Amino acid sequence: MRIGIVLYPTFGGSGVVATELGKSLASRGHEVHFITYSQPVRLGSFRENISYHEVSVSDYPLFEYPPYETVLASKMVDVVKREKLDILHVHYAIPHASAAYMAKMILNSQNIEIPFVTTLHGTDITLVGKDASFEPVITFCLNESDAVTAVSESLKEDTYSHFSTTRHINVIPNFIPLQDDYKEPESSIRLRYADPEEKIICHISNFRKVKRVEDVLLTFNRINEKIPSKLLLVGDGPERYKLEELCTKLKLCDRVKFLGKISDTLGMLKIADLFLLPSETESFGLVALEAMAVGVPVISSNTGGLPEVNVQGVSGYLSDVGDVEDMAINGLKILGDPEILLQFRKNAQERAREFDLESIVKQYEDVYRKFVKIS
Ligand code: GMT
Repeated sequence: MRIGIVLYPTFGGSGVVATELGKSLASRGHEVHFITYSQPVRLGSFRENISYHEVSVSDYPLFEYPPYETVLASKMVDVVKREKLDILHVHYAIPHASAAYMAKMILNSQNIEIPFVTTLHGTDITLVGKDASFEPVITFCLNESDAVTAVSESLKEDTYSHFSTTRHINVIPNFIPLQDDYKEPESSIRLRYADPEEKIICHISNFRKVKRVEDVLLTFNRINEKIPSKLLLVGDGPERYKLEELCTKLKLCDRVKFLGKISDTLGMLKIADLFLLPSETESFGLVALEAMAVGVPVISSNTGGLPEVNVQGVSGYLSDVGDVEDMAINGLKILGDPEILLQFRKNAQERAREFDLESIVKQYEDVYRKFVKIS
């Protein structure tokens, strides 16, 4: 099949999922065309069967808001015609689904049929999408997409409760390539961040309000009082300065390292003993799955799709949003005993294997095959 994938190219979960999906489809023999405004972070070097089409919006003084959606729709029309695409798959509803609808209608007027699949990732429904300024467009696009998928049952339910749509939503969870069995990381790498007797706790996010990064620090502070640890913070975003201030207030500056944006998150996770994800809402929590895949247990909130990924008492623990006391108690339960930690590491990896890339990519192929006749 010739598949056009429209995505955000950044570090965000939806972009990561879309890029990894495209790479996997390409390795399975499909021709994949990424359409977005800059090269996707996870795309890496040149690969067979993959092309990247850049959407660039010209700067004109009249435009207070550059019309990205219009240029994107035109680009989709162009790529569908030039590359003879069979299907478009747009990740994140805003504005990708409405641009895809526009492209479809334009092509339709030229007697070219192009189905489009919309994958909902979370904030496009739970935070931004349900805002009155987007809602009518999102509802319309959900109804007009040839297929809609969501990354968790929880997101599917949220979609039905926030939007007046009855259309079928196919749940296809996020995925991760199978990883080698957990083995102790090279001590030289660990030693760059922590002394041998210290534990390494990690959090990765875009540091937006929804991630509750202050809870990461408050939980870490409680754990660190009992078990000396280091906290590695990967990512960047609007809450970072507040967090730096809190670090100073709690006198934790020498225990917390802000590492900024890193594209090889798995490499970083491999040296961690525990992962914290106390989000206000999380449609899936891809980063928790990434941690589990390399044998890192997860302490998370019990919100949104997280209980569909992290299993209580098995791959980690889940607490109510904001309950940093409970999160710390759970973290200490895991870190306090090497045998328990090892068991949780194994369990976490075992659980992550249920989200194996190979089997989940086939579910997307099945969706495409409903609209594309060729193999
Ligand atoms: O985590 C974010 O805020 C980024 C956001 C995105 O759309 O890039 O992530 C969402 O999509 C991910 C991939 O499907 C999910 O794993 C995240 O849970 C979801 N984030 C939220 O729901 C807050």
